[in-house]
Amino acid sequence: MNTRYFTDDLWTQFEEEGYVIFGDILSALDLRMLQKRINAIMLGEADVDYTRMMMQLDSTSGNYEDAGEQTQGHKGKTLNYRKIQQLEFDPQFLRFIQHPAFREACGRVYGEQTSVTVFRSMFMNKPANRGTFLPWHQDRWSSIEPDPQLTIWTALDPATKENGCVQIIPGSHKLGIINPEHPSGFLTPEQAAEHAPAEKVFHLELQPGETALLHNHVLHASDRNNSAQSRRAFSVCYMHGETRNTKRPESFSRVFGPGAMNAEELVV
Ligand SMILES: O=C(O)CCC(=O)C(=O)O
Repeated sequence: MNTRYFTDDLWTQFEEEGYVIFGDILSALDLRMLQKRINAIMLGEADVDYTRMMMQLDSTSGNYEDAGEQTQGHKGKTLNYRKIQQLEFDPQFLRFIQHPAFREACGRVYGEQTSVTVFRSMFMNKPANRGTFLPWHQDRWSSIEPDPQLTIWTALDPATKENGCVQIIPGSHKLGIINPEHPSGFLTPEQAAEHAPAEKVFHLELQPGETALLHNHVLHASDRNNSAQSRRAFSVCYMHGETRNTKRPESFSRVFGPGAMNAEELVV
């Protein structure tokens, strides 16, 4: 296999620990472009099809249950969004999703010749001095088969303990599905206390433009933002091209392989 980006050592860390920090992936210019683009999308100023994008406003309480409704369409001119999905329909984000390093990572996970779709390509935001606590969970959805294995998380701002960086439990992807009862992989408080005690937590602190690969089953969570620095990030879950929703018809955007999306065709 062509391993231009991932040495065997890096890959062994991903397999053993369930995560690996790949480091700088975005040039300063590309980073600036994505930062500006996501702000323009939030402010309703981007020439994108908002009816395709799932958008959710941040909570004001910091509680997960209080975050806004996740529905398609713009929800007001504000930087206080928590989540925006379907960013593969934006040409600038799609170009980034299709970075050759990510192609290589998908090849390692799913096989070099396998086509790849995305379950979600999402902006995750913790606005300055706000943000919503995200409880411990595994990125596993009971209606999606087979389970996706790879999420690639890129910092668009510094991600620090203070502003709510992702926290993980290294190696926890080997525990299997901890709460199969929950449709989207969230742990009960008792399971979180057992599997994610403070002494096992690793804070995934990253510089803007740095990327980390996460195994979908690695336990992760993130806190509120207790700082004046926003914590913008872009997270993409890559799946085997044959992955299906077993409960309802759903088509997933193909990003690698025959018939993959093409950013040039999205430019309006
Ligand atoms: O960005 C975060 O705080 C968490 C993101 C997450 O859960 C994910 O990317 O799967």
